[in-house]
Amino acid sequence: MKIKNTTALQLILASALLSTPFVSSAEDSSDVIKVIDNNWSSQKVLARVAGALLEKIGRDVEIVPADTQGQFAAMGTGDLHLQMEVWEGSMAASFSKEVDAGRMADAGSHTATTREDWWYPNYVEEICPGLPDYKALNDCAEKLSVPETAPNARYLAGPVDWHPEDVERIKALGLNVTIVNAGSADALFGELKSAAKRKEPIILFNWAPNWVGAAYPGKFIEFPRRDDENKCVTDPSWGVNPDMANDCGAAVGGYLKKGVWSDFSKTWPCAYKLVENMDFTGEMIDAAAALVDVDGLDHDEAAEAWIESNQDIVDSWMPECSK
Ligand code: TMO
Repeated sequence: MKIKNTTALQLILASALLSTPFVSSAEDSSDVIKVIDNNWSSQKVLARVAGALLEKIGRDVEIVPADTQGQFAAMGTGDLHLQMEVWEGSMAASFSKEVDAGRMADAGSHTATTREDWWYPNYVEEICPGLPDYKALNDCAEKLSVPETAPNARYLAGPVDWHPEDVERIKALGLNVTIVNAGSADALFGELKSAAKRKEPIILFNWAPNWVGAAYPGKFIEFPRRDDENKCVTDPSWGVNPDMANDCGAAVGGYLKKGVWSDFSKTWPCAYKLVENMDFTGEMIDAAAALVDVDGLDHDEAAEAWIESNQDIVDSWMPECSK
């Protein structure tokens, strides 16, 4: 057997490489990884945390804005590559469609579980004591109305792309409710802030994990529970309305996943390991959002600050192939 001679220089080079942390795996393509940027704080911070860590292992990264429904078709065609927050309540249908067709892959669940639904600050129960039962919305419609929606209750939803099922839910459950869309997360929670100051009734879209629950104690409205097989959405005969789908609330204890283009793991195998390893708990996501919405950092600063205060966790995500 021929044994290759190793020169002193080669040894020095080899040890220099070994001791330099996070030199990129040679297997990864040098193509830019496009990470999706949505329109709420935790997602923007997690996208930038992922981007910074991917750069740390030598990848080129672009942060690219996309809306929460159209993003999946763009990941399916490989125009976008990574979504750090796939929320079950608002995105399961569009995400599953791409995964089932083999155009996207599920890169694993975060430890955090999620809920996204209609919500109110606790003092609204003094105005409408039947809450959190959804039937109270009709009993209190007048009290929860504004001139623009009267005699219907006003529901302040997020931007239109977030929760398209609400329109059908209102019909399926026969709710005397009119949707008003906030243009942004800032506008949504700006209204909560001013309503709470004056103890005015407000029903709005909210989600967890988020920074809001700690600042404004409140509850989600309890709609009929969604079934595990999601028949509520796929089978009109399921549920309290035998003729219509969407006669239920959004998932409780829903998943929060990372989603990638189907060829991500082939194109960037080492980067894919890192994506698989990244795992946020609910508290970690609360903190990421609060850095922006409570502490006032911009999203880039917040990502940097988040990485700094979670250095041990971040180090534990670095895959062997990057070392
Ligand atoms: C997708 N969102 C967390 C805003 O509900």
